[in-house]
Amino acid sequence: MGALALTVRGVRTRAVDVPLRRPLVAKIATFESAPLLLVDLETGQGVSGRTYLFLYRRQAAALVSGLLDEIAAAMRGAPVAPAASWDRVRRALTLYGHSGLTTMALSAFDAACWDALARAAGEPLARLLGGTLDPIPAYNSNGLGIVPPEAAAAEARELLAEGGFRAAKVRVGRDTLAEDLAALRAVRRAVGPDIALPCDFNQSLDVMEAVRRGRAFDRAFEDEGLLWIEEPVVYDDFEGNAKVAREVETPIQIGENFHGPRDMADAIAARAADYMMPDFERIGGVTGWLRAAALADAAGIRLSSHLMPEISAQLLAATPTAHYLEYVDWAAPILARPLAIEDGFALLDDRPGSGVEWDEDAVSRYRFPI
Ligand code: SMN
Ligand code: MG
Repeated sequence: MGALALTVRGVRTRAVDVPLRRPLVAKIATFESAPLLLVDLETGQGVSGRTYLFLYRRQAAALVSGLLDEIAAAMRGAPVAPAASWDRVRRALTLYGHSGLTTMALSAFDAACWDALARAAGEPLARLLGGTLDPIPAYNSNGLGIVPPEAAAAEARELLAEGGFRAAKVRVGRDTLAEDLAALRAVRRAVGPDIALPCDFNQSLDVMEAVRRGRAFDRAFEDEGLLWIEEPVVYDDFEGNAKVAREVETPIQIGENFHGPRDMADAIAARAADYMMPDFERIGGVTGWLRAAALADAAGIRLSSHLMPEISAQLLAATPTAHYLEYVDWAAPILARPLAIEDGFALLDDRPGSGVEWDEDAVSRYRFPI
């Protein structure tokens, strides 16, 4: 049988708002639900491609959906060839600029194209990209917000028990260093020395304070260490991040706010962080991720993912310097086959596509009008 040559027919979007099992209080915002945009790419050959975006805010649904309509109009009839058409899609939105919501629309279109290709090939995306289906090390990120130390300690134990995780992310950025230290110490005491603990400031500090807190974390956790310190300062201050990375021993992690691979190239050139963690919906979809992964490989930088673990697991499977998958279960209620976690590892299976299949009853339950 010859391979199906797919062409773009149209893009359908729907929005759902899924309540979080554990609302997340982060320094950047409080999240009680996950507004998601569900994207279905239709091809002229009857194969569909699916992906979803985490919208952060419900209001983004109409904006990103409108941008996807523009992409669909520009690409109608074109081959489903995401690597070749990535720049053409970006150019279709160039009047709105190359970052922010436009990269989310570009990423969704790209990822839906790759999903369609994987389905047409009868392969999981990981394998289509040249990766294996080996288990992916994951950390549980389903909580551990800015809460009192005792609550953080109890929640850390729950998060680890949930899927046999050996790592969980702790949000930091309380009013004082002493409060952050108290929370981290309580968590460390509760989970013991062998659990990996990344922590995330969500851009809440200035450079001076980030160096001060980072060094204090170095001293306080000299023996077991923290896995990394994430986004200590505003995301696009690469020089500031570089200063923190130079002065603090604990590895600095940034990347969830890279809008396209060029941001990542600039961050590497600035030595802005020790580790990087692009988000597939901001880095430019599967194509953007692969380009970022090549940069990370050349620079010897460990690469982790941000949110949307179903698709991210497929991508990490083909990433030479893959480090950790960020696991959240936010989309699980609307997916027909949520990502499986066992002993702290995400399990890939050999079903075709990128791991996104709707549970239509659940979609109807959580749907809201765009
Ligand atoms: C985060 C921020 C905002 C929404 C979800 C998650 C956080 C993370 O920065 O890295 O998990
Ligand atoms: Mg983060």
